[in-house]
Amino acid sequence: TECGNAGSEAGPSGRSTLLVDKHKSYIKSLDNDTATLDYQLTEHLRMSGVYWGLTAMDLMHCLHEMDSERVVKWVMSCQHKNGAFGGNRDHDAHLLYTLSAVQILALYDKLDLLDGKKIAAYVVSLQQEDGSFAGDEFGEIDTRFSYAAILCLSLLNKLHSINVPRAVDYIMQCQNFDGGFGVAPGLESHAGQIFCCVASLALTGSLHRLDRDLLGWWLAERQVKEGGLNGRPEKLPDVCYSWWVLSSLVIMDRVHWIDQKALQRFILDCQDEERGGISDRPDDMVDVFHTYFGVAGLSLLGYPGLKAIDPAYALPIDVVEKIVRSRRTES
Ligand code: GRG
Ligand code: ZN
Repeated sequence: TECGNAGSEAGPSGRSTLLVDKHKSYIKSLDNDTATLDYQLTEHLRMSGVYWGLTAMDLMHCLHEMDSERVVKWVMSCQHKNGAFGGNRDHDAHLLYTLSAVQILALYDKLDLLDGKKIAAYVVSLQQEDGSFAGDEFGEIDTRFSYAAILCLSLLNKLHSINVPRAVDYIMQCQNFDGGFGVAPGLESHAGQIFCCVASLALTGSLHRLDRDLLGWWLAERQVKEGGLNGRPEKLPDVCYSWWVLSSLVIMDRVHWIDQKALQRFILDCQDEERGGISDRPDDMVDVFHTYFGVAGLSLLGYPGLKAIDPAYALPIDVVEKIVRSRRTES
């Protein structure tokens, strides 16, 4: 497919169609405009920012326009001796940035640069007795880290280095009476954590442990009258929930429970028509996080001209398939 203005269903306003060229130049500008406040404020999580930007580019068929050699070199320069990655050069290692680094290398088909055993040992060292995961040596526990551990090892074909049954049991302990999941047992259901738990169950072949109708109903209730989705009852809609909520619905085969056209309109409405990029809500400031989740959400909705994204791996499906295929020929 061509890299250009995908799926232009030319409507009356510029916002009725995905402005691929604008978003491309916005994402490219992030790399050059290093003097901006935005760049400074996100220095500590650059690894995830780069994953968001590059995955959005790949979904728009434009990854080849980025300097892969430079990116891969920079990623590897953020690796610590124990195999884990920091959010930037000389920053502390963390499971979330290790996942982003592995995802970036997956995008570039460069997973062979990694010592899978070493990274697996790092992830194993973060698993607790109860099956949960700490994000780093400081020990904070969060279902986000369960997902990061499980996805990271799935990409490296090392999932069974950890205690998977215990990891799954712990996730199920975080489920609430409303069907949703929180940060830890007993904590309020939040769509971001729900995504982490549902995707973890998918990656470990444990979806049968979910009541899809109960959770699907809670998730479908997240759609507000403007068409967008919120992350909890009574909250404002936000483009990033087009990923957290929608991918969970796709995994559970309940996406038809929301008004997909209305959600698509909401996401397109959050585009900055001049500078490019997508914001959390119409007319807010854009950022790379919401740009990625907007494009990823549109991909899940089958928006024309975009690559399809895998809802559990959070990577283009062709990237995931290539990794899985190369495994079969390996052994
Ligand atoms: C590879 C896709 C991928 C993710 C990696 C980082 C991570 C794993 C998952 C994060 C999941 C999460 C908790 C997302 C929610 C982020 C968010 C918008 C939090 C805001 O919460 P509030 O309560 O805002 O401040 P609301 O929307 O409730 O008002
Ligand atoms: Zn958001």
